Amino acid sequence: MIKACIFDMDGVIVDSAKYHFLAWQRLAADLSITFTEEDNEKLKGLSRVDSLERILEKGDLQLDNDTKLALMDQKNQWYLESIKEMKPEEVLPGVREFLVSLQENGIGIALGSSSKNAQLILEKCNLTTFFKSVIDGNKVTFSKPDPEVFLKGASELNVSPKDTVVFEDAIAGVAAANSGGFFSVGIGDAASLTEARIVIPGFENFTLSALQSIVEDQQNN
Ligand code: B16
Ligand code: MG
Repeated sequence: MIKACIFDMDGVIVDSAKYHFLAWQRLAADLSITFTEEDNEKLKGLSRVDSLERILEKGDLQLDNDTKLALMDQKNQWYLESIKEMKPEEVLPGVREFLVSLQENGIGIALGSSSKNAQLILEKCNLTTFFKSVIDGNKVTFSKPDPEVFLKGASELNVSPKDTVVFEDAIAGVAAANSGGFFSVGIGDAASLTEARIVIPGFENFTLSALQSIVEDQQNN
């Protein structure tokens, strides 16, 4: 029986990847490193510091810690300029309707995001009231694929991972959900999210009763 659902944010609830892309690309250009949309794809779900490390690796650039901190701060300033303009219309199709049906059926709802800007995005998109628990990059010590972010969400909702579904669009996020003992639902492409228990393209036309029957079927097999 499903008692709670935990949602990743970027790529599941909203598409903030395009704003991360613009900010990282601007930073990479300043460092004379080429940064493409394909490179950006590989940063999905990674923390800010891990993302910067990947970009520096690509440019074969070694920098001291203070410089790295200043670069992350600069990137975040540019990113914030974009997300402070976000509107509720940017919530991905079907997400709001799905959250409403969870709420109506008494199912716990939490956010499990690597982003340190998750609260601001929820506010800008008028989603804050849905989430009983928000675990973001400010509240965890270990990044995905470590399950800490989802375990903390389950604990705040007072539910067990085995009764909780995690929705994730990143390979590292699916691995985090699986290692924490959650039922993982991949959002996006089944060919890349091979470890997810099931994969759906998104929440458009996806219902709670469809989710319940899929989970029951899988648990009986
Ligand atoms: P910030 P998620 C992740 O969000 C993004 O997918 C990832 O690209 C980003 O680097 C990370 O948040 C940190 O974001 O710089 O805002 O703290 O998918 O875990 O919701
Ligand atoms: Mg994501």
